[in-house]
Amino acid sequence: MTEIAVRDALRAQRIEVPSWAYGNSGTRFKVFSQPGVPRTPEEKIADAAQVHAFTGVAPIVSLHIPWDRVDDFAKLGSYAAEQGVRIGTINTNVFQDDDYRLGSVTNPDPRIRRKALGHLLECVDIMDATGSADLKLWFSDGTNYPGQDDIRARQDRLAEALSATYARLGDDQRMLLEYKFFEPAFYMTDVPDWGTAYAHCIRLGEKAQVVIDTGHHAPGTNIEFIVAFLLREGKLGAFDFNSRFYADDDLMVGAADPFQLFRIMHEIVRADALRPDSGVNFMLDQCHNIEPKIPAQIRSVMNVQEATAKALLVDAEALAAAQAAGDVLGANGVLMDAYNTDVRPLLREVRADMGLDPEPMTAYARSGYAQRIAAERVGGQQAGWGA
Ligand code: AOS
Ligand code: ZN
Ligand code: ZN
Repeated sequence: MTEIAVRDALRAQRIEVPSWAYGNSGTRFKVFSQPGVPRTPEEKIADAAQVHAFTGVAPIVSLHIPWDRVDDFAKLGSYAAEQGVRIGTINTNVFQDDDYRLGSVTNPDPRIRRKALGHLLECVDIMDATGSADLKLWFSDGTNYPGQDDIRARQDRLAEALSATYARLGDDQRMLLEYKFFEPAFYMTDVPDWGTAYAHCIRLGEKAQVVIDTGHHAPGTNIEFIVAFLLREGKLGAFDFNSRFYADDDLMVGAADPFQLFRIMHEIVRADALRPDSGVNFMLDQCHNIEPKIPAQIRSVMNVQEATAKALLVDAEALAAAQAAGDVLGANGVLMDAYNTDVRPLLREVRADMGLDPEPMTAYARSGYAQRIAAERVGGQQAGWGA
């Protein structure tokens, strides 16, 4: 790839940020309060707009319903536009009601299944109002004990709810199905892996695609293989980027394992799936329990950019030649050369070309925004967990 093409690709890259990253969060042990956190969906959008203002590549904000419920979603969309961003994916929530103790769409009780489906359909109504193209489905459904419920019947119930939701989608809308191997269910999860998500999506049709949350795999899983496979099948709809040391830690992407992030981005570049019109949505799904939230989002966007720049610098011809020649060490060397390149000077130049400060972290710190929101906002909202 020519140097100009690398720079163009970096400028054109788009990363979607989650509204919930700006609220207070924590673990089941403690939710920590931070000064200046948003009290309303509008304030979350305003904070997200700061991330875009300093990085230039994060103009889309993902909402979570009901955490971001407002009376007038069209108005919220206009507010986002005034801030320089737009509303993206609508994330559903069928995991926080007492009713969902035994599951949502897979619950043995048909009344609760109807309630959960009603929420999913309502979220498509919200997409109509916001102009969102993607509905993200993550189900906490599963069981804690062998024999607790019928594994196969739960798959039938899941398929039923998915097809009813699919039928409600408009022509330009998609359904993105996220998998997770455990938690909150500890014995069996109804959508535990990419294979299960993929099989349901295949049955549903073209508008159903798989979401890879990078924190949702057993340790040691080769995530880039899943990326390559789903891309080849045209079934990779989105990422939820974050990083993990142990379970679903939701730490900053690229913090725990920047090499893994590079390997993922290499498969993306290899499949020419970086372009915003490729159909792959690059989202962050993170919680900043102890670190300040807006800078953490800025840092995360920069981490994705750095991994992307390295992936773009892979000498594809040299790699293909080494692979074809069976040159194991040569091929690995081509990849490692790209990974070991310091791309920060390149990204500083790209930012300067975009009219941005080359150093987003310090530019944000200097802006005084953090001090302003700390003074103006009292009684910030929890992101939604651990209430
Ligand atoms: C849950 O573990 C999933 O990662 C979800 O994508 C997401 O974190 C959740 O919907 C936000 O609460
Ligand atoms: Zn996720
Ligand atoms: Zn998760």
